[in-house]
Amino acid sequence: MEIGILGLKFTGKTTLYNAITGAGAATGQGGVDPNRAVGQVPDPRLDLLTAMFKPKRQINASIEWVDVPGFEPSGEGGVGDATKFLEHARRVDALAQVVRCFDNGVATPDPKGEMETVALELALADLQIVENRIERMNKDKARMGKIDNPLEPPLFERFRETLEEGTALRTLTLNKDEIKLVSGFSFLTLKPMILVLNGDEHGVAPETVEAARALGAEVVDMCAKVEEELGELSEEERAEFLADLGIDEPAAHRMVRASYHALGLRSFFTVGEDECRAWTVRAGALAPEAAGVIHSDLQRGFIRAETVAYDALMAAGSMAEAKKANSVRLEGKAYEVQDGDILNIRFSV
Ligand SMILES: Nc1nc2c(ncn2[C@@H]2O[C@H](COP(=O)(O)OP(=O)(O)O)[C@@H](O)[C@H]2O)c(=O)[nH]1
Ligand SMILES: [Mg+2]
Repeated sequence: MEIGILGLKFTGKTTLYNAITGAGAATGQGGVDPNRAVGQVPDPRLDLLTAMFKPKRQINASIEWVDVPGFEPSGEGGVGDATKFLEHARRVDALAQVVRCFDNGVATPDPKGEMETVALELALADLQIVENRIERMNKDKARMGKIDNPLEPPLFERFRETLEEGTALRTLTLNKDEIKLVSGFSFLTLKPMILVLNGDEHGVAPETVEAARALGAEVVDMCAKVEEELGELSEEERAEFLADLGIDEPAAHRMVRASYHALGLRSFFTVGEDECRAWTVRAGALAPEAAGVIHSDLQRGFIRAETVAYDALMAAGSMAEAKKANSVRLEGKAYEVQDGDILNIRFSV
């Protein structure tokens, strides 16, 4: 699973990328190539499971991040490079747009304008694909007297109208056939997106947060620069720093989880003396699919999943107590795994 970080130039994308992945990429640069790295998904629940089971190691879930080169708005006065740079975001599964809310001493921040501009650029990049496709269909029709899929022309006309208004395709309701039809086009505005409001040390103005929420997106506000510095501290120093700020965890952690969630991803855990580990499944996955994430043998030979909810285990205080309280259930093949479930797969191959 990949998430693309995108936005205008010098909004703090690479700074955020560093905070999330620890990659240490150069900031304050233009650049034309994306940065890529894997980042852990922080999860306080897993930390507490580790404290309970004291395993040899803890393994967090992870996601891949792509730091897409920033662009200038195209159109009048702009350099028109947006569409080209946005190509780097086509193959990712979700988008995180960084919006500059801090004063960089060069230009006054204009978060609302920036959100509109980027929304428009994304729509324009998709519109180009839609128009190319419509042109192609018209040519095919003229040449062969028919089109392959009669669903396609009306759908693409609908897409064109939507995008011409600068509206994201994800606002449309699509049926199963339509979703299947468009899946190969990698439309940017169909991808789940979260907005990252990047402020200074004093945070982001509440009205800016409200304006972003009004766009219907998941919003995280933070100061990427502080987050990057936090990432460079030892665990103890970080805990002290956060205590001084009066917060439990770095904003970048919240941002990673919001992205993970927006992608439709959920975590389940396995626990034991060797390791406590978070695994990733898509929302709605059934127990055998979750077993398969651990190992294909566990899916093939799946018998039952010994399951306890995270909260129930914590309330009981130990696995033995949770069993006594009948909080540990045996679930079968039709069980839909819940976020935070602790699973022990019984299998036979
Ligand atoms: N004050 C402040 N400066 C930041 C913040 N995030 C990034 N910057 C600075 O803004 C400049 C551009 O950051 P960079 O991450 O390279 O932006 P990018 O072009 O979007 O990748 C750098 O000088 C950063 O130190 C922030 O949250 N607050
Ligand atoms: Mg950058």
